This record gives sequence, structure tokens and C-alpha cells, in this order.
Amino acid sequence: MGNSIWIIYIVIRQANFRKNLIMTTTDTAGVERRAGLTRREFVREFVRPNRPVVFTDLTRGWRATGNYTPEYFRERVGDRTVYIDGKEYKLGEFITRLLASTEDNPAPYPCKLDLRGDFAELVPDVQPRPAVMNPDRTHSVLIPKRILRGLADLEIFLGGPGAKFPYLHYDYMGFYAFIHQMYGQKEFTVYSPEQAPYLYVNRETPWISDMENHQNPDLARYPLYKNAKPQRVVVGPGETMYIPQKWYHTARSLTPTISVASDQLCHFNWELFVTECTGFRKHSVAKVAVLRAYLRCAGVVLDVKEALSGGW
Ligand SMILES: O=C(O)CCC(=O)C(=O)O
Ligand SMILES: [Fe+2]
Repeated sequence: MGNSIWIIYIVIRQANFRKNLIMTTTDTAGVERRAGLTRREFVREFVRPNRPVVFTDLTRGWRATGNYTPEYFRERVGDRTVYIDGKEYKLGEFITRLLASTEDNPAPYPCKLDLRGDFAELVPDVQPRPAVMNPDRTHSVLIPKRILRGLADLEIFLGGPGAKFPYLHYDYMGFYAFIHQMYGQKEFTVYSPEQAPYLYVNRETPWISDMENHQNPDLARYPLYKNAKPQRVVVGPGETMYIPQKWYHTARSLTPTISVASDQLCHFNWELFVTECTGFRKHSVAKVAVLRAYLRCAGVVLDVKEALSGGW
């Protein structure tokens, strides 16, 4: 009986896809810190209203918690090769550089380790996946492989003091981002989607801002930026920054930092995913229409499947 009600509800919801797009967003409320949120509470208070939040208790049971330090990485995977901005480094040597990083002479950033690709041995360190991040559709067999080819949805970021994320952006294709801070202090600056007009977003790729020196932009060159309302929040070990869809963001390390970044694709960001993953490609109108129709049907199938196993 309970399941039939869910299914009827889903069918009615799907009659209007647009309803699943982001609703209103709060600009100025500040980013709350919360513990003990259930999936249902998280959806009601943050996912549906499209508001960011800092969780303080998502990574408690992880082996990484308390163990992840720059030394740990040097010992365990220091001999491995990483590429930062196209340049090759031995991870151990990069960690030496990271520990010597300063505001005036920052270590290159981001140093990213792709856990599903090259560093699979680290995956058990960051399990279990927190319940608030489920269900997740990122690895669904219903998504054609080529759409998400190259997506790294579970990564470790290592940074040193002064290291800044290179551009202001929102996560392409509407993915929700959960950035778990394991070591050190990282400052995030986030902007609600309504502020896009002040952020000099690129015409072709509107998920990226064109502003140079975006953490401290030149107002003579970017006068509209003075209207933007950045919200800054510093996260430390054990905290998780949740970035909703279309929220522009950037980050900088205040100390040596290690973060685990993971994504979620679910019912609530599915429509933006469908629009963005088909919207910026050089495909014919007909091909885009077919792909969108297919993905929307796949969304309904996934809605039903998720409803049968506990809901969204
Ligand atoms: O932790 C950071 O530096 C930000 C990462 C980020 O926003 C991204 O990879 O999309
Ligand atoms: Fe991002």
C-alpha cells in the first residue's frame, strides 16, 4: 500500500519536470553547521530549498578520520605520480612542497587523487558512504557510459597554505558536492545561483566565471561584482561542506589540507543533469531531444526503484 502511494506520487510529479528544478534559494542566511540530520531532514531543510550546509558528523566511522595526514600519504602512496596543471610530480615530493607552501609562494593546486581510477586502494578508508548522500545515481547502468566518461566522483585534494582553487564555478551537470575535510582548515566562498549576473560567467560555459583573481577581483574591471554576496565558511577536520546545485564556489587552504570530495546525482538534481549533460554538446536538435527523452524516462524508472527501496 505504502509503495503504491509512492508510485502514484511519482507519476504525478513527473507530469511536470520543471518542478524538480531548483526552487528559491536563500542568499544571506549564512551557512549553518548541523549534526545528526537524517536523509529526510536534509532533503527538507537543504536539498529542496537548495541551501548549503556544513555537516559536522558525516565521516565519524571512516578509517581516514584521524589517520589522514600529509605524512600518511607520503608513506603509503608517496612513490606514485600525480599531475597538477599538466606537470608531473612524485606525490612524496609534492607533499614536501605542500608543507613548505606559503601565501606568497603557494604549492600548485589542486593536487587530486582519483580514488575510483588510480588510487582504488584508498577507497576503503572513506567508507561507508554517509546515508544522507544516498540514493546515488552516478553509477547507474541506465546512464549511457559516454555521458559521464572521465567523471571523477570520488577524489582526494591535497593543498598547502595559500593554495587556491583556480576558478569560480559551479559543479557541471548539477552534481551535488560533498567536500569532507579530513585535515587542516579550508575556506570556502559560495554564491547562490541568483548572483550569477554579478559573477561574469562565461557565455558558452556558464558554470565557470571568467573573473581573474576571482578570490579578490579587481572592481574596476568587474564592477558588477560589488553587488555579489559571498558567504565564507571555514571547515576543519570532521566537517563536510555540502554545495547545492548551481551554487558558485571556490576554496583556499589556510593550512596544509586534505579533503575528500564526492558527488551525488539523485532525484532532485536529475532534471538539471538531463538539461546540462545534453545542452552544451554539438549535437543535432533531434539527437538532443531523443537523449533528453530517454534520460527523463530513465529518471522515472530510477524514481520508482528508489521509492521501492526506501525513498529519495
Ligand atoms: O576543495 C576545493 O578546492 C574545491 C573543489 C571543487 O570545488 C571542485 O573540485 O569542483
Ligand atoms: Fe566544485
